[in-house]
Amino acid sequence: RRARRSLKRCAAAQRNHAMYEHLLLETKGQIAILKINNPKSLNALNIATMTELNECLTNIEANKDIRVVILTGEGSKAFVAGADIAEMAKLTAAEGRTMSLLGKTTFRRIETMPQVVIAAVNGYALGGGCELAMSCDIRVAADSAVFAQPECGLGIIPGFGGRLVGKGRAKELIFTCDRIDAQEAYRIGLVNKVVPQAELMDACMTMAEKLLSKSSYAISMAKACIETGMDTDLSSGLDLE
Ligand code: DAK
Repeated sequence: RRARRSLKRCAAAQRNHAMYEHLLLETKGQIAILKINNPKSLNALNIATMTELNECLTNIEANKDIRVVILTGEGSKAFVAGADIAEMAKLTAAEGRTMSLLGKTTFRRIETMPQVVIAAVNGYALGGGCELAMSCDIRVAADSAVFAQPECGLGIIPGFGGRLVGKGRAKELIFTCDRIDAQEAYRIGLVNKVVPQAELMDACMTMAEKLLSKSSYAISMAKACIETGMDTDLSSGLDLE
């Protein structure tokens, strides 16, 4: 039994699977495929998951062998159905502050790390899940994906820094809590591309391979200029370029 266990461990190592409780990480050459792995709660983000996600992204950020990250959710139903409502309801004010800081740090890391992060939105992307997708550089959605910011229906506000579709559309989505499908998300610029669910990972791999054929240094500099340039005045943005 020990030999079989050891063989299993070797096989896992050979497939480059790193071990986390709430994440699955697999590397294929210079591409990392990172899955949020809480399928029983539709990949809801609890504090433990966000802690692992931040740790894992910190490691990837420092790893020059990884150039593209594909972020997705385990299972066929959800990308991330939001922050973990059950956990959030029990947080003290201090824990709430810790959770906010963790979310802010993690989501900002995705926006600022040199690697390109592609969100493969494979189902529900709700609340913090929609914001997680927004923090990625590029979003490819399965045709079955559903997006919403349901927070105002829960008596809270979105708080992970999502900003992508412009003030008017963002206010409509946040105030009404309406769910939109992948096609509508595409129409309003919330996702870059919609593909049949069965083709989602292949489409993301094709996109990742295309990025690998370009200069990683140039892409990381362009990403930094875009991210910083959006949040600064024109003159400073042009200086940076
Ligand atoms: N949290 C915890 N558990 C969740 C969850 C969530 N967000 N979403 C789903 N689950 C759990 C369900 O409770 C259920 O658990 P069991 O009953 O089996 O134990 C399991 O996942 C399967 O869900 P359902 O049985 O409900 O599945 P259905 O197909 O019927 O429905 C659904 C799927 C996605 C429509 C439904 O589960 C749903 O409406 N879920 C809640 C979605 C939601 O409201 N998400 C937004 C969460 S609020 C902030 C920072 C961050 C945030 C806010 C402020 N600051 C710094 C200010 C973030 C807020 C959010 O993300």
